[in-house]
Order: sequence, then structure tokens, then C-alpha cells
Amino acid sequence: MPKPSASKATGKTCRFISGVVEGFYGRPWTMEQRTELFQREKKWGLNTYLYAPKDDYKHRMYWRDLYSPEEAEKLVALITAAKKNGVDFIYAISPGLDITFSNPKEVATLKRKLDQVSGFGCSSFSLLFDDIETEMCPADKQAFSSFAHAQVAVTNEVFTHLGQPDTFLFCPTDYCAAFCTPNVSQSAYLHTVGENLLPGIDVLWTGPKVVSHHITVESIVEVSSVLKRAPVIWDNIHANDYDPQRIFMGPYKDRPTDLIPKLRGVLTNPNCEYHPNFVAIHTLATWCRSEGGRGGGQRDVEMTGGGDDEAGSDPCYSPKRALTLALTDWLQEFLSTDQPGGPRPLNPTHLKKESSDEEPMQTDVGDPVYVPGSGDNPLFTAEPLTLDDLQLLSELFYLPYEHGSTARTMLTELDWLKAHREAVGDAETEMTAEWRSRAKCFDVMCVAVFTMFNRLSNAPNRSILYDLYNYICDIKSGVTLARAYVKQLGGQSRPSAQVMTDDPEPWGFRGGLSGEFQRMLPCHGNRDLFRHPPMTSVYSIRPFCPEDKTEIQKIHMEMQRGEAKAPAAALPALISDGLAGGQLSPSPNCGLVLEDERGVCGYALGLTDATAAALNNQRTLPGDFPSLVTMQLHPRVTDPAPARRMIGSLLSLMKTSGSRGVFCELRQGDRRMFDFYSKLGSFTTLKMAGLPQDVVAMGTSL
Ligand code: GDL
Repeated sequence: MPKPSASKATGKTCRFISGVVEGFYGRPWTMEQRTELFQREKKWGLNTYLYAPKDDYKHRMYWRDLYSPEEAEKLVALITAAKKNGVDFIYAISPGLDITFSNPKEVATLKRKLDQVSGFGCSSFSLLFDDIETEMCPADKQAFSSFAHAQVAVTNEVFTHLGQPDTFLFCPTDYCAAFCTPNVSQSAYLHTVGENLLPGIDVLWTGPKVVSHHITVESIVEVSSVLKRAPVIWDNIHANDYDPQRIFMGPYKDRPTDLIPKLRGVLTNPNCEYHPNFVAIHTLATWCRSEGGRGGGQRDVEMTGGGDDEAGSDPCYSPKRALTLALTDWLQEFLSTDQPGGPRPLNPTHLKKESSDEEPMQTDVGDPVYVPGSGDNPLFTAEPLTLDDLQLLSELFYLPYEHGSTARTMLTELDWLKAHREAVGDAETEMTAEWRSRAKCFDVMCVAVFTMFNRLSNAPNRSILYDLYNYICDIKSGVTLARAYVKQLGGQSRPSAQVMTDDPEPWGFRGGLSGEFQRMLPCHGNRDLFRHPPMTSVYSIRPFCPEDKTEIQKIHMEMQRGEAKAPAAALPALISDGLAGGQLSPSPNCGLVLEDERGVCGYALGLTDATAAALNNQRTLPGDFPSLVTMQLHPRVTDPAPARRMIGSLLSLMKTSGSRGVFCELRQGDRRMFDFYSKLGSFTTLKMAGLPQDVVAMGTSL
């Protein structure tokens, strides 16, 4: 643990604040869970719990209301339990939704509430002003020169009223760099806080962002100099209250241990579900302990990151090893029964019984035990959960900015299998063999997820399982769909009803209305090629015929208009404009047209020998790419699949016509096609002499 240090501002000896803030939106934890948390904190060497559940009535929305005798009794018990475990219980209140800072009655009400909690045995407090409206009411505007002045005045007054507690935390409204205008060092708000907040009050800070990917020493030095004190990090790295599909069970990470001497403390605001926070809190504790070995000659060799496979590793802390330590301890929790009536361990003699007409065995509670006979179904059994299962669970639900390694591999492999699906069905080439072998590995990974799911479902500790259930069920469905799709690509099964149907069951498309909204927004997940609401159209691809020229021209013109903020004439000319514009005809058998119920909605055209066309446009072709392709889709085609099928078919046709490499030209404004070719995987950017500015060439060998 970090050594206690003397505060420059107050001369008080301060221990490094470490622990948990229950500061998320949604259902607060139960008193039993909190009490268990204190025991864990004690065991793991953490020393603080900040009580700040956003949706606890009397913490925020009804902050003025005093606790009833029943509530008081529970809080007293909680505060006592914290003390018993050496955990500092900090009571936080969030009056910012509607307090009038300049009204003395309001300040008196706040003091009365905190006095009540003080009477419960609590001696550490916190005022939170996060996530509130920054516009002051007219009365406050009259009384204070800024919002920061209003908050600081009330906070100082309450702090003094409570007798300047040893621990008193203030959460600013601009609690991360992203909220500061224009930036941290020039933020008038933070400067006011730094200069006017009494020195005994510590300030909470979430880092560069609300959910910070990295927190660097430099960023902390910068904010500390403005705040005139080292902040306490309120870390949202494991918070999941903003997305019901995510939960984080990766290790505490991307905060160098060099930060520890620069900070007043770290409190993690983790997942809303209590049990899955085992990893978040255990690894934070390991991180906090890591500093203990510094300079003292007793560095914890087990925990040092050196020689680890983690890039830029910390000499004092290895997230990977911290994770293994946490999961090893967590496994024991999973295996301990938490509810009466759980499965009884099977008596091995029962399993040996051959015939069902023997007398049923009696257990110690007298229930008959069913023993299947020789022709009966064997009993369902799931093997006990293993450390590998928990490792996989953590990797599938890792961190907000990072999937775990198995998750990354599965995504990469699925992407590759999709991009190279033309390999299947060819004569047995090397590529086909590679495709099949990678598909097999993908399948093994999918099966490991299902096995983990079964073993988790059978784990004796039901409370942990229930907290995880929705998430593991969700990932199981996602993996089931992906697996079925790969099998179908490999010709091992007919197109799966769930993957391909135009009328999927509710569980075949996920995410509800919110998911649909998101998929329709332009910034939706940068991995996505096109926005694709549920498929409603049936597409067909057929060979191009000269009668299609007019429709193709229309699409070509329309796309040019969309691409150009300026009139079409201002766009740099592409060699393929001639093909799409009808001046050039595609080579025989090298044109395809996409149709939906409204008619032609896309085209893919190729010239096997583009030398002459290139010369006309003052380009010099790169030697290995003599052929030109161009593809365009009407904006109403929101599903990426037909586009991929069409370009795949065109490339096959061109190869059959003798081409060994194709290229395409794209204007930089045509992001959609640029993304499309980039994500196919096989196309790369080419150097080509004579390309106009703002035009890129991409190509692939055939
Ligand atoms: C926030 C909220 C917090 C919430 C978190 C993650 C702070 C200081 N406040 O902004 O209550 O749980 O985001 O959604 O972080």
C-alpha cells in the first residue's frame, strides 16, 4: 500500500484513499452486498467506500429529506460494519439538481441532513455536483459571480460546519478534461475551485474523459496545478450504467503505477451488478499495493510487468497477472453454494447403478434420487467451472476500450472468413484449405463459449450467476449466430434460418429500438460498413445488358451529386466515369447489375484491359493491375451483403476473362466506397502516376 504522506496544504497525515464509489445510476446495491464489500475491502487492503448511489432517493432527488427511523437503523448498521472492517465510510450527497445556492434555508437544510448522518456515526462526507444543469437560477446569478463560486461557497460552509472532517470530497461539475472549456489549464471553473476551495477538501476527477481510456501522469500534474491539490480519481473504467449490453470484467489497466504518488487516491465506480465487480475491485487493490515495493527493495516480483507480453508494461504492475490472481480467488466464490436447495453432489455409487427398478436411494433428507436405467436418458451433467472458463468470460467482457484476446481473435477470424468466403467452393486450393482450417478453429472457440455458459449455469453460487445471466445469454446468442453463419459459408449447413431469413424471430436481431436508432446514425460503430436496418429487400444480381445504361447513368449521376458539395463538374474525373456514364462498354461478361423490387439499384462493371482508357486520362497503370472495376449502389441499398456478393462475382468473372489484377479509382469524398473496398481486406491502396488530387487508387491481385 502507498505510504501515508503529509498533505502540503493542511499538514495532516493522509493515507492514500483507495476503494469503491457506489456512484452509478440504477438499482443501488443492497445493505448485505455493501457489508460483504467492506469485508472484501479489508481482505484486499482497500480503505474507503463512498456512498453515492445516484438513484437512491435521499442521496440526490430528495436530498432534503431526512432518513426515517428504519432507514437510519440500516445506515447505522452499515456505517458500523464499515468501521469494523477498517473502511472509511464517506457519505455523499448530490443536491445539485435543484438547490438554490444563495438561499440560506437551503444551506441549513443541507447541514441538517448531514448532521443527521453524522449522528449515525459517519465522520467523512462528500458533496457531489456532477451531471447537473450548469445554468444558475436568477437568485444565484445575482449572488455569485459564477457557478463555481456558488458551489465552492456552499461546500466550504458545510465543511466548516461539520468541523473540517479529515475526509471531505468535492465532485466538480467539470470533473474530467473533456468537460473543461477551453481546456484544463485555462478552465475558469477549475481555477475558481482550485483557488477558493478550502485546502482540507479533496477534489474528485475522472481523468481525460468520463470513462477514461488512459490516465497519464502528465494529465494529473496538469490538473493538480490548477486545483492546487492532488485529485482523488473517481474511476469509471468498469462502470456500465450507460449500456445495458455491456459489463466489464477485465483488469484495472492503463493507469501507470507512477500515478500513485501524484494522487490523493483512487475510487472505482464499477458495474451496477455487485457480484461481477470481483475483478474490478480485486485488481484495483493489486494496483494500489504495487506501489508498496517501490524503492523499498521489496518489490513484489510476482506482480512486476517486466518480461510480460504486455506492450509498454509497467515495472510494478501487470494487468494480466492481476487478472489471474483475481480470477483464481473468484473461482472459489463461484464454487461455494450460496443458497439452500442447490444441487447435491452426486454420490458416485448412484452413477454406477445399472437398473432403475432397484429401490431408490435415500438422501440424508429423505428424498428419493432418480437414477436412470440402462435405456433411459443419462442425467444432465455439466463439469465444474474452471479458471479457463473465467478467463474466457473476462475476455469476452473485458474493458470499455478493449476486448480480451479471445474476443479479438474471434472478431478477426470471423472478418477474415467472411472476406475470403470466395475461397470455399473453388477447387481444393491452398486458400480453401486455409479457409477450412480457420473455420474449424473458429468453431472450437464458439464451442468453448457454449461450454463456459453451461458450466456457469451450473455453478453453485446462484447470486453471481444471476448477475451475469443476461450478459452470458446475450453473448451465447451472438456466438450461435456467428457460428451458424460460418458453417453456412463453408457449405456445412443450409443458410441458417436465424441468419438469413427476411422475417427473423425477435431473438434473431438484437438491441431493440435503441439498437435500431443507433444503426441508422452515420457514426454508428466504425466497424460497420453501411447502415443496415433489418433487411426488407430481396436483391438479385444479373449480367449487365446495354439496355441498363440509362439506369446506370442515373445512379452514377445521383451518387456524384451526393458526393460533391459542389456541382458535378467540379469533381476530378475518374477513368471509370466513362464506364458508368455509357461512353465505354464493359468487357464481355464483365458487367453485373443489382436489382431490387424497384428496379436497378447498383452496378459493378469491369474493363479487362484499361490501358487505352488510362492513357486517355493521362494515367500510367501500375504493371500488375491492368484491369479496371467500378461499382456503385443506390443509397436505398443499406444492406452491405449484396455489394460484397456483386464485387466477389465480378472479380471471379474478370479472373476467368484472363485478368491478373484489378484496380479502381475513388474520389476521396466517396467514403462509403472507400470503406467498402478497405474492409474487403484484399484491396490495398496503389501508387499510380497521373492521379488527380483527391483521387485514390486501390487494387487487388486475382
Ligand atoms: C458519470 C457519473 C457517474 C456514472 C458515470 C458512468 C461521475 C462523476 N458521474 O458521469 O455517476 O456512473 O458517469 O456512466 O462519473
